[in-house]
Amino acid sequence: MQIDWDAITHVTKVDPAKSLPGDLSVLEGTDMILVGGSDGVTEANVLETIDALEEQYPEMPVLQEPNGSDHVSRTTIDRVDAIAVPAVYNGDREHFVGKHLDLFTEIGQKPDELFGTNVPLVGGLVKSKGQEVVADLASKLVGEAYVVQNLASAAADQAGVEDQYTPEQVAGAALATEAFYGFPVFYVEYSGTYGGPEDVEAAARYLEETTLFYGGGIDSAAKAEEILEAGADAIVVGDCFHDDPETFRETIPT
Ligand code: 1GP
Repeated sequence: MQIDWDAITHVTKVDPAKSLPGDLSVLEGTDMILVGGSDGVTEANVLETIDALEEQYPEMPVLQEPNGSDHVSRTTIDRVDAIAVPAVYNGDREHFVGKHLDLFTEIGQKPDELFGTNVPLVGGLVKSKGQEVVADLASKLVGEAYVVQNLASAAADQAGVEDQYTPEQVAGAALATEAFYGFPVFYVEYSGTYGGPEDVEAAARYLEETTLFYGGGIDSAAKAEEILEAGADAIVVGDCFHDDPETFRETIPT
């Protein structure tokens, strides 16, 4: 499925290490699911989560957002619409360049394992097929430019984030994304805490082609509205979905 980023206003971040609400009808009206978390994520719990969601919402775009290449397999790639790969501007080098090279290197070197064929890559035909499959797979990876602003979050810890960006730096990272790096998504990430509209306003000034996501601490219609009015294209809601599904419903714009 080609992702229509313009159609996305509300994203639910589903942590595969946490249990799903008993009644998944709360997801009615969300536009996209991102499956990923910081701790305890495995290929198996990612696939279980995708199974449960797909059963009830077969048409919903579902993206895997891995925090390491060990959660990505041929099976997960086949089952999702895209693999969303974070690139953290204010993280360490591993999280802006290193992990991506590892992932693409793995894909480029192991097409037989990743694609479930044991045919050795010898001979022109098989080799060229292997390359086609690698190109197909690579095209399923989409980059997400992140600025991680809650220094106390697991996301900041894992990505080696030591400093919060000022709104001016957030604007600079947004401009770099739009004009230089070309990732389809710019993500202001306050994971676990509400950051307010300031960074969103700063980033929105420079984003036209790029879709602007804000995530962190949204647990009411008022916060959802404040962020969307500040210029975010979409809000991402995570904790509230798992912890308080009825309140989560209120975060979905009507
Ligand atoms: C986390 O941005 C998402 O990656 C959502 O944040 O869990 O605080 O809603 P919350």
